[in-house]
Amino acid sequence: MAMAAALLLLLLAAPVIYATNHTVGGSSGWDTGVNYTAWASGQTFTVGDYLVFTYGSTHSVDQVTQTNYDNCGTSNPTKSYSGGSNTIALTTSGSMYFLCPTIGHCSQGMKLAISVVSNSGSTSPPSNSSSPSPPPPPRNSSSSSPSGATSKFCSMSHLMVGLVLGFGMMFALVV
Ligand SMILES: *[C@@H]1O[C@H](CO)[C@@H](O)[C@H](O)[C@H]1NC(C)=O
Ligand SMILES: *[C@@H]1O[C@H](CO)[C@@H](O)[C@H](O)[C@H]1NC(C)=O
Ligand SMILES: *[C@@H]1O[C@H](CO)[C@@H](O)[C@H](O)[C@H]1NC(C)=O
Ligand SMILES: *[C@@H]1O[C@H](CO)[C@@H](O)[C@H](O)[C@H]1NC(C)=O
Ligand SMILES: [Cu+2]
Repeated sequence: MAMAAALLLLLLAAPVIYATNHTVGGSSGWDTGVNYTAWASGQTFTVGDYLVFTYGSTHSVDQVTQTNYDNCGTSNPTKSYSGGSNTIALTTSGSMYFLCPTIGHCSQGMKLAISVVSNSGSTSPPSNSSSPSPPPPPRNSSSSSPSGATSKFCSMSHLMVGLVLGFGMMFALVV
C-alpha cells in the first residue's frame, strides 16, 4: 500500500519532469510593453513542451511567418488563437513566430519568436548548459505544483532526486 502510494507519486511526478509549460512573459503574461525576446532567451523550448498564452480581452494570438513577424504583418496568420488563455503544444523542432494582431500592439512589443529544439537521441550526451540555467527549484517535498514552471526538469540528476524522494517517502510510510 505504501509501495503503491510511492509508485503513484512517481507516476504523477513523471510528466512534470519531462514537459514544461512556458507561460509567455512569465507573470506579465501576453501584453504590451514586455520584451519577449528577452523572455524567450531565458527559456529552452523542447519538443513536447507547451507554450501558454494568457492575456486580457484586447489581445489575441496569431502564429505567423517570419516575414510577418519581422514586419508586424497581420495578414494571413498561420493560426489564430483567442479567448484569453491558449496552450500550444510544441510538436516539432524549428522556429515559431507569434504576434498580437490588435492594431499597434505588435510594434509595442507583442511579438514572440521561439526556437524549438528536439529532445531526441537517447545516446546524446547530457546537455552542457551553455546558456545560463535558471536557479534550481526549491527542494520542498510539501510543494504541490510548480506554478507557471519556466525551469527545465529533464536532467538526469533531477530524475535521480525524484527517485530518491520517492523511495524516501516510501520508507517513511513503511516506518
Ligand atoms: C501544464 O498545463 C496543463 C494545462 O493547464 C496542466 O494540466 C499541466 O499540469 C501543466 N504542466 C506543468 C508541468 O505545469
Ligand atoms: C529586448 O531584449 C533584447 C535582449 O535582451 C535586446 O537586445 C532588445 O534590444 C530588447 N528590445 C527592446 C525593444 O527593448
Ligand atoms: C557541449 O560539449 C561538447 C563536448 O564537451 C562540445 O563539443 C559542444 O560544443 C558543447 N555544446 C554546447 C552547446 O556548448
Ligand atoms: C516548505 O514550504 C513551506 C510552505 O511553502 C514552508 O513553510 C517550509 O518551511 C518549507 N520547508 C522547507 C524545508 O523548505
Ligand atoms: Cu495585444
